[in-house]
Parts: sequence; C-alpha cells; structure tokens
Amino acid sequence: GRVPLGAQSVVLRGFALPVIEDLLAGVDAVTAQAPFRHMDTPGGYTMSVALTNCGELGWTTDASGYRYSRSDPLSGRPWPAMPEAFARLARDAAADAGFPGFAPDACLVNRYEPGSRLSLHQDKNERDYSAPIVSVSLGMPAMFLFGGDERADKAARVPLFHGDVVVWGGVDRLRYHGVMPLKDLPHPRLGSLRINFTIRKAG
Ligand code: MD5
Ligand code: FE
Repeated sequence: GRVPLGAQSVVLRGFALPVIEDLLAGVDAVTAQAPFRHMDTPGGYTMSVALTNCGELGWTTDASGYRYSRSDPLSGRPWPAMPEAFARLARDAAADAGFPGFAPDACLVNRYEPGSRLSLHQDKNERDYSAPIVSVSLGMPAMFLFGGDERADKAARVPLFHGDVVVWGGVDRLRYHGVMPLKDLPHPRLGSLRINFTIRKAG
C-alpha cells in the first residue's frame, strides 16, 4: 500500500519485505565494522537511540555540534561501504515516489530499544535539500511524529512497521519530525529492537 503523508512524502507499506534478509545482512556487515554507539548532543544529552553509519559520509554529534564526516570518530577509519541492497532499495523507492536518479552517499543507521525516542527535529546537515531522504523501518513498530515547517506546528502520528519505507522530498524535506518512546512489542525476527536506516545525499 501507498499512504501519502504530505504533498511530496509517502509511506510505501512493506516495500522492503522482499529484500529484508539482504538488508539485515547489510546491517550486520556495517555494525561489525562500525558498532552502534550512543552519541552526545551539543546540548549535553546522550541520545537514547544508538547509531552508526555507512557510505562515504556519516552523521555524527558530540559536544561541539552535528556534522557529516568521512571517518568514524570511534575508529578513525572510513565508514563501512553502503551495502548494495541499501542503495538499490533507496533508488527504487525514490523513483517510485517521484524522485528519479537518486544518488545517495550517506546512510545513518539508528537502533531503538524500548523507551528510546527521537525528539522533534529537522534534518538540516545535508548540503542539498533537493535530494530526498529514504527511510527503512525494521523490527518493532514505532509511532512516528510528522510535524510541519515550524517546531510548534501540530504533529500527525503515523505508525511505522517492519518493512515500511518512507520517502521524504521536495516541500516535505525540512518538516519537523520525531519518534515517540518505543513500546516493548517484541518482533519475531528482531526481538525488542527497532532499526531504522535513512539513505541520504549529504555531500
Ligand atoms: C527514524 N530517523 O525513524 C527517523 C526516520 C533521523 C530520523 O529522523 O534523523 O535519523 S527518518 C525521518 C525523516 C527524515 C527526513 C525528513 C523527514 C523525516 N520529514 O521531513 O519528516 O529513526
Ligand atoms: Fe530526522
């Protein structure tokens, strides 16, 4: 199913299900080289979501701010390559949503445990907002918050399930969004985890 969110964003229900084992193998390959870790925010908090990256550029945060970097600050080595299954799925989903020719160079992988949450924010560290962001949800369901162009705008609640893919582009690219604290509803394949990865053009 295809569920429109905004004028240029859409949930593709179950779009990743045919390639789910390839995606999970990709997550394992990435995290074997660059493990999930809890990063600090410039505001002095430690994120409840653990994250890692793959691709040429990876998103990081620490006391001095948010940025994309070519190397993993934990190891000093380049981020692991983006698995081909991630890039192919992202190109296909982007084209399906009206964004042909998507050429991603970054992928942020988030790991949620029960209680993990993501407060309302915009994704603004990418150089070019004309490229879409493609998001893939695996494991436990989450209640996604889809806000407006201002932090104070009322946010819609959208449940996201294992295998769902969301494409955010155009006029919806800079909308505020977040994730409600995760309930513990263990998933048959992943247990008490939710993995979300977002494929981006950052540079
Ligand atoms: C998640 N991750 O479920 C979400 C999915 C992040 C993040 O928010 O920054 O890692 S991506 C949701 C998203 C991305 C770009 C734009 C918009 C939503 N949007 O305009 O609503 O872990
Ligand atoms: Fe975000």
